[in-house]
Amino acid sequence: MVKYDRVPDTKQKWFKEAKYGLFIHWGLYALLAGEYKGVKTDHISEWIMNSLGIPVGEYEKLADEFNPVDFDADALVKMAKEKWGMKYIVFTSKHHEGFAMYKSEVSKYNVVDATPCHRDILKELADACKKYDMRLGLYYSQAQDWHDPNGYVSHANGDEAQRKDNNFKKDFQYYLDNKVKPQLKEILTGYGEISLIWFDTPMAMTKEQSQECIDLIKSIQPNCVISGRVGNQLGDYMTTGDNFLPRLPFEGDWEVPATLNDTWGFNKDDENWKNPEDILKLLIKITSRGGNYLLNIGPKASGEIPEKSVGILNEVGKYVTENADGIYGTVRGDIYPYELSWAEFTYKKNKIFVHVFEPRKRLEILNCANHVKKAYILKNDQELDFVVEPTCEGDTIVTVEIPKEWREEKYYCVCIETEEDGPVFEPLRG
Ligand code: JFZ
Repeated sequence: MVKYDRVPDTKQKWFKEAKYGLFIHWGLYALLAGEYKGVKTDHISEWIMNSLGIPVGEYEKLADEFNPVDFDADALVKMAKEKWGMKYIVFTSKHHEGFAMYKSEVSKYNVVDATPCHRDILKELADACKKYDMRLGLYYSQAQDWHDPNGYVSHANGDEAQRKDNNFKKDFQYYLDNKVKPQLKEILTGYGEISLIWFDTPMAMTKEQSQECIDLIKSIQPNCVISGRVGNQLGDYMTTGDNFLPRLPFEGDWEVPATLNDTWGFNKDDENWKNPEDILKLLIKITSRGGNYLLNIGPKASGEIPEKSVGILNEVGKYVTENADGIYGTVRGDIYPYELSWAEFTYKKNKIFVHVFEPRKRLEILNCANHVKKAYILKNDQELDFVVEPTCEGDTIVTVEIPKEWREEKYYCVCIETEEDGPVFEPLRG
C-alpha cells in the first residue's frame, strides 16, 4: 500500500525529496579527454589509464599539466541550483585513478601538492555549496585505486585468472587502513557538512570492510547518507546500474546515476548526446517511481563545462524550475494500469501531477476514479474544466479540458487535486 503522506522526517528526508542531482566526474583523465599517444579509448574516458594500460609513472605526470583556469565553482553551483533545479551535487574527490581532488596529507598525489595550480578544488566547491545552500556529496573510490600498489584493479590486462590473482596478492586491508580511511576522515572533517558519500565498485571487499567504512563515516558525520555501492548491501539506498531505470516503482530510497552522452569523464570525441526531451522524460519516470536522478557532467581539463551539457541541462532545468511542485517531494505512486506515450504521473498527498509530453485537446485518464476538486496548469495556476464520469463500459474516466491556447503546447504539467490521499486507479477487467 502506497502512503501519500509527506515522507517522515528522517535523516534521509532531504534525499527522498531531492529527486534531481548533479554528478561531477573530474580528475586527471580530463587532460587526456579520451586519447593517449594517438590511441583513442572506446571505453568510458575516466577509465583510460586502465583501458589503455598506461603505467602509473607515466600517468602521474599528467598532474604537472593540471591548471583549470576556467573552473569557477561559484558559477557552476549557482547554475546547478538556480537554472538546472538540482538539489544536490556529488563530486569525485578521488576516482579509480587514485588522484585526490583536494588537499590531502595522506597522499601527495593530490590537486594542491602535485599540480602547478595548487588549488583545493573541493574547498572551492564546498564554499560555493554553502553559499547557495546546495547539498554536497562526495564520490570516493574505496576499492579500486590504480595508483596505490594495494588498491584493487578491475579489467586489468590479462585473463580473468590473472586479474583475480593480481588482486588476491595485494594487501587490501593495508590500503584501506592507510589510504581510504584516513582520506575519508579528511574529506569528512575539512569541508563542512558532507551530505552523502558515493562509494563505487566494491569488488572483493568483505562485509567487515564495507562496515568499517560506514562506521568511520557515521562516527564523524552521523547524518551522512551512504550510497549502495559501499558493497555487501550495506548502503543507505539502492544505486541502480548506470543509466538503468527500474520498470516498476521500487520501495525504499534509490537513485539512477546517468550520463548525458556515453562517458562520465570528459571525452572530446563523444558527441552521442541525449536530447533534453528524453532526459526530462527519464527524470519524470524516475520521480514517478520514487527515485532520484543523478545526472553527470564531465568538465574539461580547463574547468570549462562542455557547452552541449550546459545546453541540455538549461532546457531540462526550465521545465524543472517551472514545475517544481510536481517534482520535488513527490512520492512513489500506485501503478497506473496503462502505458501512455503522452504523459507520466507524479504524486503528492491529494495531488496527481500529469506531465504532458504531447499536444492534447484534453487529458483523458481512463480508470481513474478519484473525486477531483480542482485541475490547473501548474506553472501559471490557470484553472481547467474537468468531468469525472462513467464510460459506456462502466469504468470511470477523468477528463480535463485543455484550453485553445495550450493545445499546441507540449511539456507542461497539469495538477489534479483530489479528495483522496492518492490516485484511485481501477484495475482492468474483462
Ligand atoms: C562506475 C565507475 O567505474 C565509473 O567510472 C563511473 O564512476 C560510474 C558512475 O560508476 O562504473 C560502474 C559501476 C557499477 C555499474 C556500472 C558502472 N553497475 O552496477 O551497473
